[in-house]
Amino acid sequence: MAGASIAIAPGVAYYPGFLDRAAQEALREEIRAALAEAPLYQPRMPKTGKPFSVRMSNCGPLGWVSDETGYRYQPIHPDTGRPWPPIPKSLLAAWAKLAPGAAPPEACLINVYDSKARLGLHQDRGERELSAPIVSLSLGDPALFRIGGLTRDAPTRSFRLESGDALTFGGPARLVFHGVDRIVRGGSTLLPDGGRINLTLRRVTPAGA
Ligand code: MD3
Ligand code: FE
Repeated sequence: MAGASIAIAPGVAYYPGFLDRAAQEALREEIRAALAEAPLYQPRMPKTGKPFSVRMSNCGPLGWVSDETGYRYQPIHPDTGRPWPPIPKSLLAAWAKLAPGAAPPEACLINVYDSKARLGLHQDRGERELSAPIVSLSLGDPALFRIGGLTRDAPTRSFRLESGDALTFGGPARLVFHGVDRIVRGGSTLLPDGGRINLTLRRVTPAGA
């Protein structure tokens, strides 16, 4: 059990305040340590090479990267060539609560937003394992998050994700279009320089394969 959840669409569960302030602060420090080992890099759009406004890093055996040649999961950091650091135990515990029964996550994508960063509407379909959910945790300034349907032109709704909130996307929601329209500057005191961190835990490969 993982506390109260609100069903916002089939396959989506929303857990406002999943992490209390102390847990958010502890996680902030774990992410700070991971980023010291695996510094933020600037992903680029496949084909065009246009830089994302969101900077990224990863922890776990696999990390998500994107550049001119495409997007993919790989075991090493694109700039340092070193393996990604391990997924912190607190995140593995969150996965166990929020995705009970799923095989362990292999990637934790760390998205870092400054007040001007955004993430266009997209699907996450680079994982070979689509039966496991994706678990998202937010830290820092609020985000206006947009969620649509299974086609880019389906109607969308937007809502605000706050520091400490968790979301899971599974089953019929696993391939929905989604994005981040805007960060609410000054909306949280968790990160000393402001901005927002989003962590997504992902199972990439089929279990036992
Ligand atoms: C719905 N991240 O990393 S988290 C991403 O806030 C991403 O940084 C956003 O979209 C962020 O790919 C949104 C919520 C989220 C994450 C993954 C999903 C929603 C999802 C995958 C499938 C469906
Ligand atoms: Fe996504």
